[in-house]
Amino acid sequence: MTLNSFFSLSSEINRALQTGLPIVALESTVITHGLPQPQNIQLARDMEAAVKREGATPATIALLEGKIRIGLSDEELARLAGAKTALKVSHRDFATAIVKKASGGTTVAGTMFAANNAGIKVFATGGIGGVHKESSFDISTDLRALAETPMIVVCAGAKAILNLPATLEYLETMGVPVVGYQTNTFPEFYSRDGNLNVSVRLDSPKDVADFAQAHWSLGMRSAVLVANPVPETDAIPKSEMEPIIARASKEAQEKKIRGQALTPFLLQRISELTNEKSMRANLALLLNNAQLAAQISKALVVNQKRRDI
Ligand code: PSU
Ligand code: MN
Repeated sequence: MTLNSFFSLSSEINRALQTGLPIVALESTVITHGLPQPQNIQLARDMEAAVKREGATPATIALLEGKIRIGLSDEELARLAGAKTALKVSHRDFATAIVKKASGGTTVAGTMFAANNAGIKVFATGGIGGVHKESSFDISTDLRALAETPMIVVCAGAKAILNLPATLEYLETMGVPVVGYQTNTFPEFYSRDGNLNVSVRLDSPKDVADFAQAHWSLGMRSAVLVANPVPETDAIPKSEMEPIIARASKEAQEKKIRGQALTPFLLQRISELTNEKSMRANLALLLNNAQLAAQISKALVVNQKRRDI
């Protein structure tokens, strides 16, 4: 698919695309559903600033009044963060938002769909969705999008609220490389001390760019998932998180919270149970991922130029 009238790109993003500047896509479900106010708008601004500081252009993606917007102004970002009834937009929800002229935050899957159509290759999020613990049939569309979309997705692993071994098995089945960034083990969102394996360890932005180009040059169409551990200063040991996650998960089951509402419920409940320590880890890893994604987007552009010579 090419960009049609449902899409609208900011002039800054248009210019960056035309001149081949490094661009980093940023998701917006974390703004509309993943974080409370006012931390959400602060985080959205800080992520954009982190990308700019590295010399890349941020492209926050969202639905605004039924348009798929790529690159938001600060006023639009604030409007989205303050919206009372924003949709959570994954693949199946785009048409809903369009016909209802609604606004919403795009999930990892939704952001990948929009960014890929615009020709953006690098994307930063917090943690991808995956197979839920509460029901093994609740599998995030994020996993399907990762299987089908040739982009580099920088995350801090999958959210620890998930069944992580099952999530990694699914990614293996779908042929999605899981890169440990400066780590041999898969980071577990809030924690660095997990013991699941990644498929390859890479240690620099250039190595990630080279890896992705080799992957796609072979004709592979999947994403390259880059798992970047939460910064040490904000990491929470797994042993501390496990009982809290178990309690939040039990409450979700008792309250019969399912579908799109499950992930936001768990993130918020865990934040309450940790006196916001988990939210601070979440904010730190999001910024860390924006920074690394910007570095990788620059390395990709450098490689591209070298090939064009
Ligand atoms: N990362 C975060 N916070 C979030 C998310 C990611 O730090 O809220 C969002 C992403 O948009 C991801 C979504 O796609 O959670 C997963 O939702 P679900 O499990 O319903 O697919
Ligand atoms: Mn789900």
